[in-house]
Amino acid sequence: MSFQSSYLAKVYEQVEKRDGTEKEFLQAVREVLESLEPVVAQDPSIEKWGIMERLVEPERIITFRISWVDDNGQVQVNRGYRVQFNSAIGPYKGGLRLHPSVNLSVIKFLGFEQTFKNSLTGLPIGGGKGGSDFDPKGKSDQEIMRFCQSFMTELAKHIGADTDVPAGDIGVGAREIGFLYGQYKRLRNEFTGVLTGKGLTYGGSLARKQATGYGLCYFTQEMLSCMKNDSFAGKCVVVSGSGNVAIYAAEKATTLGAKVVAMSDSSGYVYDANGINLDVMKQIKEVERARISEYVSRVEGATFTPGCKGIWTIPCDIALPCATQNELDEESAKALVANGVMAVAEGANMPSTPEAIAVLQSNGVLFGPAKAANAGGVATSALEMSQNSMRYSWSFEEVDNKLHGIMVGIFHNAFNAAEKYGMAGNLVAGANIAGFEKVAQSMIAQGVAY
Ligand code: NDP
Ligand code: 2IT
Repeated sequence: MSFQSSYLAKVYEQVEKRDGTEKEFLQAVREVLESLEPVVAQDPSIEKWGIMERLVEPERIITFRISWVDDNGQVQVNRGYRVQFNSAIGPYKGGLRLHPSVNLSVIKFLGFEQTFKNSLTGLPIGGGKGGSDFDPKGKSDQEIMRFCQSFMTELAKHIGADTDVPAGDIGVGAREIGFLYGQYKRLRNEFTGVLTGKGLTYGGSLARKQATGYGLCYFTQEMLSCMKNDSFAGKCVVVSGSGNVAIYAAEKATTLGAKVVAMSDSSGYVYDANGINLDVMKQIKEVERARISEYVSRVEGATFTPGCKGIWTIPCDIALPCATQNELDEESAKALVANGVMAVAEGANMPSTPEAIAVLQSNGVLFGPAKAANAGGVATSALEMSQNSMRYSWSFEEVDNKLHGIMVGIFHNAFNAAEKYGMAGNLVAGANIAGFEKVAQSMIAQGVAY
């Protein structure tokens, strides 16, 4: 699709020229620019103030070497990134990803998305993302620690509780945040909320671990209720992934009365017609850090199928992709539609390809886009920052209630924005527009500094 607005066409062309090799980044930018057509058509100040040109260019990109010593005494070198994308509405905020597929395109697409997602939460956080091509799989705790210490030795120069506050993402959970936090504290001699997702004994927030998955279900529940007068009760659900987001999405969906019949990791998926036993899944994934195929040796009747994509051929009412970008393609979307799926909500960042989204939307499937549906994690991170600033902590119920209110609010903001601009029911457009408005207004108010 080409752009109707010559301004948007020019901005996109410039991104293609500068960053043409960054596939994931281009994909994320294109979707947002397409959604903003009616906004740009109505509001000349966006072009006048160069808002789009500025939004697609990160304020700062930091790339650095991470050297560390493995258990054999061998020196290893990885590449580290922190992309400080946009600070119009608050300190840069966003996770760190450790995965061999990490490159600048991946971190830039995540940082770009994060800017709009964080705005949607209604809380004062800007957009950023970071990570490394380090592969945590098969590494000992000591190796993970040495890597994290080396990573933080450079990262510490660029972050701070009021500057940039990283958190977890793929490959970064409580263990890694602990090692990173310890090194930051040692370097700076200060105890502040510079990272979120911290352990509960040293400044972490109750419900942060559960927040992205729970939030995804709160969003989906509101979408089902308002757009189809329906709920999770009695529904068959497929969740891809078996990491932090997937496990707590499955847990909340189950609590809300659904049956989760399948989950996956990068090696394949398990199917359990009786509903996934989450105690077993947590033991395998959170405690043992083992492969998901283990599940079938512990739960009778469950099956394992190698390969990730097949999970979308399992008949379900609700699909929650919670693994990684572009995991749900056009063919998978068609399979879901053929099996009668009624809703898809994204726990991962950009898990559905543009072609898949088109198939789902044109077939009347409710579609909750990542930057709205998975914003519960970062929203709760912002609540962790508030608690750290107050040197106080809220109960699980207090945090969970706030999270619920935030997710319901995000759904309605996205829903209303879509309606206002003549795209009723299109939550992709609605989320992009609603996230954009606050950032754009703040950039205009602050002048052309960045
Ligand atoms: P985890 O590392 O806890 O889990 C990641 C899961 O996805 C694992 O099951 C992993 O399988 C699978 N996975 C990762 N990469 C691939 C791949 N290339 N192909 C197939 N499967 C893959 O990460 P999270 O649960 O935290 O993150 C999952 C998604 O949710 C990501 O897109 C992340 O950006 C997003 N997200 C996370 C938030 C958070 O708070 N943690 C907040 C908002 C979004 P394996 O173990 O085999 O690698
Ligand atoms: O993609 C995301 O929103 C996250 N990985 C969470 C970021 C955060 O700062 O909690």
